[in-house]
Amino acid sequence: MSAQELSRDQHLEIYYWMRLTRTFDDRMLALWKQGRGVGGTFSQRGHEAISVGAGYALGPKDVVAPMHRDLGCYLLRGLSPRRAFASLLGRATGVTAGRDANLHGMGDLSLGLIGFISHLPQSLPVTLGVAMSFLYRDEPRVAMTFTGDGASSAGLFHEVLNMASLYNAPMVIIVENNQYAYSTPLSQQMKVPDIARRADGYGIPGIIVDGNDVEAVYAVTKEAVERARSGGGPTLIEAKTMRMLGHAIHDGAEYVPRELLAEWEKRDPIRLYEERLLSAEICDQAELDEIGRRCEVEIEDAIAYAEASPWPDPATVLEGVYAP
Ligand SMILES: Cc1ncc(C[n+]2csc(CCOP(=O)(O)OP(=O)(O)O)c2C)c(N)n1
Ligand SMILES: [Mg+2]
Repeated sequence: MSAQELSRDQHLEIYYWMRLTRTFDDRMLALWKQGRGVGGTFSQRGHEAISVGAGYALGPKDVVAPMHRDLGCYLLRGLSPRRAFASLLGRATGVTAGRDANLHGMGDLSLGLIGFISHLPQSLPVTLGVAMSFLYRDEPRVAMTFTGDGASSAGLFHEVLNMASLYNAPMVIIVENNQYAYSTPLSQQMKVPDIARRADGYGIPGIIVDGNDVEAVYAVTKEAVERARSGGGPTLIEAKTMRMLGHAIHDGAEYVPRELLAEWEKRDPIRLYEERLLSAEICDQAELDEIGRRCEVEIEDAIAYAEASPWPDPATVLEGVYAP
């Protein structure tokens, strides 16, 4: 199914998930600056079209391991803003019951979500293992994961690509090329401008997509998911975008040229999609505004819920660990 075949309801749903992600992120940053945050918070700004567009291409029985800039994917898989905020604010009602006030701990296998392990790129071998299990059990399911441009230079990335290719694993790997790994620009960590070319070394498709165009991300991911499901093996998708804020809340990103940010700001993924929805007359501005208001209400409710939730009881500290 190409993006052109999306129904009006699907378009509006995709828009809703992107707006919800942006609203969540903006409010989380504000809370953190007010001293109400607990752990770290990684910026999502600029990544919404990737996390939502790719996540939307999965089927309900597929499994995904999102990374730290894929809040949109967690939300659209069914992790409620209430639980997500409770997690980030370290409350007992969060996904890890207050063990990890961070996107690191937001896995829920009942939603097909594998908790995020680390950025460099530890979710890849785990996702490959999931894909191999689908293969062995002959289940028509797909495992997908996300990783960063920096992570694509780590050895594990290449080992996983090799094995996934060799065994035809039903796997989709999305590289979110946001031009920076912490403070290191792409040009200082690799000589190839296109990470997708790394797929050539493993004999699998390597596809470049505009990571700020949600319909394009959806379309290429959907194709890769269907290829994997029908026995065609893994695909590497490089989604090019820009990290619009610092690596995490502590980082003011003074090392990023302001002109570069200004250029990318003109291509904000949410604004681009709004323009597209309006020009294609899929909906009108009033409907977009209404979705924006819905997101605000939902996020305020989630924050109130999280802040009213109890802190974890210290007596439970030994629960949920392998070796107390
Ligand atoms: C195994 C491991 N090594 C190092 C780190 C520290 N670290 C966290 S994010 C990061 C850079 C990641 O850059 P990239 O892969 O481009 O992802 P981005 O944050 O830009 O989305 C580093 C070095 C880590 N979390 N885990
Ligand atoms: Mg990066």
